[in-house]
Amino acid sequence: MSPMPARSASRVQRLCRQPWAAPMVDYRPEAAEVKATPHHAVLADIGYGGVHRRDAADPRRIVIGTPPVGLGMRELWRLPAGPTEAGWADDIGYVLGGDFLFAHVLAAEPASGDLAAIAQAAYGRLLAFVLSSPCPALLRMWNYVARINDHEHGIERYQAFGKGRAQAFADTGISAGCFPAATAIGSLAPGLSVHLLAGRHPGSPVENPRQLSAYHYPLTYGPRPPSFARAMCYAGPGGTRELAISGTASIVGHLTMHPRNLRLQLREILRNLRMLLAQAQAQAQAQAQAQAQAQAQARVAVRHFGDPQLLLKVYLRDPSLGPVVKPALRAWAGPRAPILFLHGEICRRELDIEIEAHCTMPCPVTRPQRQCGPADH
Ligand code: 3EB
Repeated sequence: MSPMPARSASRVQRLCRQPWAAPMVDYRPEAAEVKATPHHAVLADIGYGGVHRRDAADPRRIVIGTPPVGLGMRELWRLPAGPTEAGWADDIGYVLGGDFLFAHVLAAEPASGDLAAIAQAAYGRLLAFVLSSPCPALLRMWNYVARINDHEHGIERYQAFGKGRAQAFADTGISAGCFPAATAIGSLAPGLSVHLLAGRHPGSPVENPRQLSAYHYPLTYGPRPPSFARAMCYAGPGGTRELAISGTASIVGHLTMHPRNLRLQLREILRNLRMLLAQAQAQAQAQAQAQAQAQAQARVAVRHFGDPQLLLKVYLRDPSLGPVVKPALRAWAGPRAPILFLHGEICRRELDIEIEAHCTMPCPVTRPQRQCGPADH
């Protein structure tokens, strides 16, 4: 048996026993100084505030205009120490390090602008940049849309955004099997903010059997169905398995459940999150089993599986209702899971809450034998 782990080591560090093994994604106090250390490089440092902001001097640092409700935190993406390249390609900020790319764009919306065209152009620039980079596989995207529930030119702005996004994916030759996990949330801040994580190697998308895949939604939700996967599983640095779960709402099949009932929506969301975590665990077990059989070491490979570390980001339409959901979420996620509450509008008007999650699992990933890019279509 192995000795008792040091109390200060995180569960992931204990179980991985790698020289560098920390969750790739973590939340930090808002005021904390974030720097590279001898052991870590910083890929992204994402804050939350009243407006969208880019730091011309440091493309690692962005602020998203969904203000924190209660205690603010920043999201930090770290890699093992090593060279990173950060810069700007026209209006796209980017950081490249190890097997990963962080990239972001903030598109202005002129008063006379058409959001579908603006989203299509911004996505077109961003996707072209990603596909020409050493990390062309989209893993996770975040979209923040001003006044997301307003109607304009006879269409809801979320639908206009989705139309432009779908057009850009089609123009770039990226089809549904290669869509990233995503969040699309409304913001009081002007402009369309998009940021993303892409990888040198593709991840494995995970869908939710309780929900219709968003890219198969019927036309009642917009002229083009939303272009995202429910979750994406990928190999993190240091041998972890990272599961990025998309914004998850009270939707079953394609139907909105419990309109305007915050507590019941939360219950439905937790069922959806539980299902996605179970699906990802089942995929992981199946992969480990197949690998172990290939190596005739069944018990060794499956024992790698340990407890996950979970991060939750909760978007609330009405920030004053934070106290209604906090205790239930804390009880569900456990005392140590970081939970960040933000003020954001959910893309369906009758929904009051949406939750995205990131889960770091201390078990290795077998790389899927698939490619994502225009060459494959
Ligand atoms: C849903 O499941 C809720 O359009 O990128 C969640 C996550 C939602 C991402 C997106 C939309 C998006 O349809 C809304």
